[in-house]
Amino acid sequence: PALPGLLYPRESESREVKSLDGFWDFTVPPTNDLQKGHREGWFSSSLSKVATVMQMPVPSSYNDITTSRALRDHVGPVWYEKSFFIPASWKQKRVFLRFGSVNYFAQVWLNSHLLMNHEMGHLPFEAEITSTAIFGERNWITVAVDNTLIQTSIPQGKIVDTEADNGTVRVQTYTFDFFNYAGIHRSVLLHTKPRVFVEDININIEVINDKSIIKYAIEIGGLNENETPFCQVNLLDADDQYSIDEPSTGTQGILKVASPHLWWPRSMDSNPGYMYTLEVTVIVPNATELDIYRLPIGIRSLRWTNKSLLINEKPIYFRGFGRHEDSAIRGRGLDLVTVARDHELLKWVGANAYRTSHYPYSDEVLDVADRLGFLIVNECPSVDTENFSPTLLKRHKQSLSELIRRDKNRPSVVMWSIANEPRTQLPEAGLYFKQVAHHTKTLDPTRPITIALARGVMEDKAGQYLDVISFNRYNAWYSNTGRIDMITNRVISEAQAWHYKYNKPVLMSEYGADTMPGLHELPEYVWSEEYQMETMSKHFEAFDKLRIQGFFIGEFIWNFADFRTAQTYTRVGGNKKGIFTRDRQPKMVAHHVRKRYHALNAEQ
Ligand code: GCB
Repeated sequence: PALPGLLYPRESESREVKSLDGFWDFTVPPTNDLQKGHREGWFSSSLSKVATVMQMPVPSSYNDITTSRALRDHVGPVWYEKSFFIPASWKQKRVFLRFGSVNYFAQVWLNSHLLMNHEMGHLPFEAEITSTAIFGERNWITVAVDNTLIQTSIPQGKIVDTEADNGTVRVQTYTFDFFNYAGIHRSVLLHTKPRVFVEDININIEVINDKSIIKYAIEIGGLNENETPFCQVNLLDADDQYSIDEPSTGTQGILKVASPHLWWPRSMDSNPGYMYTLEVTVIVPNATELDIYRLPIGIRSLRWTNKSLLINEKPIYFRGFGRHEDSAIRGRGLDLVTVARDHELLKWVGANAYRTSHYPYSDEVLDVADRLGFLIVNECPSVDTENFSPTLLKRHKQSLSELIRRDKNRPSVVMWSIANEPRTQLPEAGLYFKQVAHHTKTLDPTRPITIALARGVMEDKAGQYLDVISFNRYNAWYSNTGRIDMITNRVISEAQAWHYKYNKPVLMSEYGADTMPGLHELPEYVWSEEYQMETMSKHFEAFDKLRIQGFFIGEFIWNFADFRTAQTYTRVGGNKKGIFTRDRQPKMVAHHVRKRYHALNAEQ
């Protein structure tokens, strides 16, 4: 069964939103007594009375803000607290508290009462606080955030005890390379809804010739028994003009739009990413209030075959990147400046797509993707999946339930990636991914599913359950380092082998080379800018030969920008496979990629 709705909080005539972003009180329990806060009940009084607090910005990762190595590498709970007022004027309303994301495990208390727990980073959660809130007075929220990853968390990790100079130290290990940033990563919002409210909206869009049919289903929350709501659904275009003659009524219905302005990806239309607004109004007879919720939607069709993926009946070719939500000092914290800059660079370089490697990105990022017409391969947080267990499977499915609930109505999302580089050669992997795939399909039959596969074609046991085969491969980097001359043929034969094995469309979801900006060497040598250039060129040759074979649907460079990793001698200040630096300036290869991506755009 699908989860209850979790619509993004949007202001309207009937809804108010108040941000709790800003500085929060913050403290870390002593390393030798990590449970101190829980044992002593730090949520029952002001944090500053029981511990030494500092001011921590929200949203942000806490790791890179201070100069403390201990905080950067901390494993276990940290505590946040914020006091705020709930206006007396909100007494007639229902009030909700929403976290955009907290990594990894969050416990939230309101006025010392446990309000909710949430496990899993990168996904929103909320709770109604109407009965616990104190209206017209000061309230306070306490949050304990634990970044510990274990074998049954998504993603997985291990805690190991190590001998240090001053005794035993607990260390977090994980097999993926991106730094396990932690904290309150996205905005914390208080928002109101009337007693009877729009709880969820599901849309399903068909485009037939010059007409579009929008099927909608509205879920309504807060109804008393025997109450029949009146529901009205309207459609506005990008200029806020009504686009249908008469609104539809009923909680389920159909809107017919003649000659719609279709949602097209970048380069396939002069006005890509065209967004309409679905305006939903709910009225209950006798209720003093009505609720209005406006959902941005795009009108497009999506369909796939064993060779291609079609939007509005036109086959698409992905050219883009794997990315990260990562920036200096902020870590994985939502930073609108970085979000804006990234999309400017994506436009500049001519990309039409990216994968939200290796976890769901913020609502704010996806809003931009919708509006600018980027194609999104939307990934759940499962990376390097191994040690398959029933508990892991349950959480993995949960991550997809929460992801699909959040993003199901977005036109930019054209594929679900249900894992990155799982150990699909293992015998248990087949049944495990069969179940994850089935779960995803049940929740959303309208989008294809994929996995960024990294094991060999012959040993893979998961591809049969997917609609699109994506593969990550580091020719001339992790294998045959220095052998630029081995790239092209190997990429071609691997893509063909995947297609022959599974008879499905194939794309390359990762390839690249770490590059130290400013390091030049001729002939090209690993880590130099020339080496990255040659690596890309040889891949481009392969892609051009593959494209004419009809089943190859896209190329994704690893990575858009340099990003932070755990410490290892293979990384210099982090992973440097970006075509942009971590502060978002181009490396030499960016100009080269730009030529190709713009030439591909011109073909359409
Ligand atoms: C991979 C992973 C990605 C890494 C990349 C690398 O296969 O999917 O998360 O960052 O390789 O550069 O090692």
